[in-house]
Amino acid sequence: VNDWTKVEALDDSLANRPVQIRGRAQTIRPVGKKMAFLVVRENGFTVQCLVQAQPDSVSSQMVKFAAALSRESVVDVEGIVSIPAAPIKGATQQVEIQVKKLYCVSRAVPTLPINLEDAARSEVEIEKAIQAGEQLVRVNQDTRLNFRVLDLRTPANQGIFRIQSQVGNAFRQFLLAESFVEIHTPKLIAGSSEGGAAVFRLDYKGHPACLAQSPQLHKQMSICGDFGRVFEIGPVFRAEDSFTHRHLCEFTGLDVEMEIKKHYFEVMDIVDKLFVAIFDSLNQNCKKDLEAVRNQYPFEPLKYLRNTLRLTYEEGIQMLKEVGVEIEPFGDLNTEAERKLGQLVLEKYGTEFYILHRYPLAVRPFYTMPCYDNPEYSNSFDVFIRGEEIISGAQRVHVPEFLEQRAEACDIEVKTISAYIDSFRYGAPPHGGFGVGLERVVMLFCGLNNIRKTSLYPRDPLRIAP
Ligand code: ATP
Ligand code: AMO
Repeated sequence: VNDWTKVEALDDSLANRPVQIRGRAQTIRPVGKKMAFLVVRENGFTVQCLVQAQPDSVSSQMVKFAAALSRESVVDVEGIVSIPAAPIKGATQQVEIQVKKLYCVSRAVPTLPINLEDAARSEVEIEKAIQAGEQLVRVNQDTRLNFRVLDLRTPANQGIFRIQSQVGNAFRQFLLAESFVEIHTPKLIAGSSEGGAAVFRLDYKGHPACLAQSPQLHKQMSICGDFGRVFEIGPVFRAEDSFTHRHLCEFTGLDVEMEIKKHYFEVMDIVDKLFVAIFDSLNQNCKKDLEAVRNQYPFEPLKYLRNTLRLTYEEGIQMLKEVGVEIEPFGDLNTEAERKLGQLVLEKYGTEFYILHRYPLAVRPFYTMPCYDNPEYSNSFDVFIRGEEIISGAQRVHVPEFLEQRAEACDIEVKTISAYIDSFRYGAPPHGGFGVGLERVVMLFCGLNNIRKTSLYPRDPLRIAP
């Protein structure tokens, strides 16, 4: 046999035909000395393989070899596809392979640090198993992350990162079709791009430098460089000093910046269409992955409207006030208030995805444009999924003198961003943009409770490995 067949493709149309597959030995079950059942997994699909001693082809030594394989070893199987007499339990494919040859390509250690069957169970299944007196280990988050390579093999995790890939893909496809140019900005920069203390400082050949807290400065400078509309998918570094379920020290930023003609609403129009397109594409193209996530971590599909709801910050705090939650008119919403507002919006408007705009200027970064009609407010917005922030965005100050003044007022070291401020001295079109946290989008779309679940190898204040 020269061709390789995918496990996924094994069905009764291949009955009595020779095939060759490669996959992992998911389970190994010897039956006496003459027979062993192997379940081989490839890309989430599984097939039962029967190794049975036969005088002319399969030796009892080969049966012994099969029985001694360790779980998760990589194996090559050659054999004949057959239709079993009874339905097969414990494999996705409803045909069996009568094994003729079996090779172990890469052997896994006999005792794995995580039992993958346990790691793939939902809370409900775990409770049931415990009540039934089954021996089972609840695999905690830290153990999963310590042995992430194994943990990633569970169906839910396979789903999560395929969904993440689709979000990035849909983001890129949509923006390219809307005439945006993909850019790559430096991650080693001279100073903080967002202000605040959450910045990793380092030595750059004798000069103080930082890991970029965002592509903010350079994406705006690219607008001054006449690219009109730009986007970037890249790493963002934040030296967060506390633990939450939604903050990482490194995450993937999906950033957009664009010229605007008249109004920051033009930026929100892009957010609106872009995210409806992303959600639609997940629902259409990731059905199997969403199902795999839902089987382990049950969640309701995200409720979103064709035209995304927009509320002003004032309308938002008024809604909160009506239920007894008082917010400072020019203060920020804390996590709890954001959640509460998410609930109220869902009850009133039937959506779990909405834009809150016209924030008080005082709670926004220095580069944010104040509202023309009332400078205590700003041309800015945040976007929420299920009551949690996934996006911040705004129109930017493009007048250099005013930008300098705003930076000083916000305690930014102006000399570290002088090239950025100077770039507005050579003629700068009005512009705005936004930044999205990829891990948050996936976490909240799937109703997951921790951002570490949607980061491939998460970095938080206590973790820089694996
Ligand atoms: P961003 O930093 O991008 O604005 P965010 O979700 O961290 O995103 P913030 O406006 O910084 O939003 O914070 C909103 C609320 O989240 C804060 O009022 C605070 O309650 C909480 N919060 C933010 N950062 C942290 C942190 N590092 N640790 C604990 N709580 C935090
Ligand atoms: P902001 O700081 O709000 O805005 O970040 C944008 C988005 O990034 C995500 N995010 C995070 N995700 C994981 N861990 C973190 N520690 C973390 N911090 C932020 C959130 C957030 O909405 N330059 C602006 C964007 C802009 O105006 O264009 C910025 O960085 O989803």
